[in-house]
Amino acid sequence: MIIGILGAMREEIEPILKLTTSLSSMNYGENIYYFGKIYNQNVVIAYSKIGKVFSSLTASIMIEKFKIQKMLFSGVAGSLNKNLKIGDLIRASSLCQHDLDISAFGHPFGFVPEGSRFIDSDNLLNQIADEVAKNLNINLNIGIIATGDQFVADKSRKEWVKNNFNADAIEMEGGAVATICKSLGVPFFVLRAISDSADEEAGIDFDSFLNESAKKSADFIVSMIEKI
Ligand code: 4EH
Repeated sequence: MIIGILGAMREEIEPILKLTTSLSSMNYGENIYYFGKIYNQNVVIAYSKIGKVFSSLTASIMIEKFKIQKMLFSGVAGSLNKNLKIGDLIRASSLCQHDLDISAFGHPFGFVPEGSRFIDSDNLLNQIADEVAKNLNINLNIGIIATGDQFVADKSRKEWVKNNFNADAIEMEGGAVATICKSLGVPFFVLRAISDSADEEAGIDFDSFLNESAKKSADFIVSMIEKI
C-alpha cells in the first residue's frame, strides 16, 4: 500500500514530514515529492502550492507517476458555520467547486455537464477517521467543503457560498483533488482545521493560526495512517 499525503502549503505538510522516516525526495513538474515511511506504511508526501490547478497537477502526478493507492489531504480552512471555531477539525463528507459558473446556460453553480456538483469522499477512510477521533477523544466535525480559487475574506461571498452549497468550510484545493481522485479511481479523504472565518478578519486570523491549525490536521492524519 502506498499512501499519498497532500497539502497546499509547506506549513500544512511540515509536521508530517518531521515524523517520516527513511526520507528521500524527487523534483518533478516544478514540485518536490517526498518518499518515506510512517508507521511502516509507504507514503508519498507533497505540498502542491495554492489553488485548484496546482493541487490537481500534484494529485494526478501522485496517482499516475508515483502509484499512490489512497489520498489523504491535510490542511486548514475558513469556517462558514458558526459552530466551527478556529482550531476545530472538519472532515469533508463531500466537496464542491463554488467558483465553477456556467449559470448563463441554466446550469446550477458548481456544475458542468458530465460532472457532478458534489463529490463524496471515501467511506472506509471516513470510518477510520471516526474511529481515530473516538479513540483519541477528539471532536471531528463532518460537513460539506467548498473549494474555489479565492481566499475568501468577505462576509457577502462567505454567505453566498454557504447558502448555495450548504457548505461548512471553505478552502482552495479539496474539490479539485476530489475530482482527480474520483476520475482516476483513488479513494480520498479531506481533513481541514479551521484557521479563520472567511470574513473581514480572515487575513489576520489566517496568519495567526496557520501553523497551529495545520499541525492539528497533520497530527490527526498521522494517527489515521496507523489504522489504514
Ligand atoms: O491554500 C490556500 C491558503 C490561503 S491563500 C487555501 N487554504 C489556505 C485554506 C483556507 C482558505 N481558503 C479560502 C483557509 N482560509 C481560507 C479562506 N478562503 N478564508 C494564501 C495564504 N497565505 C499566503 C498566500 N496565500
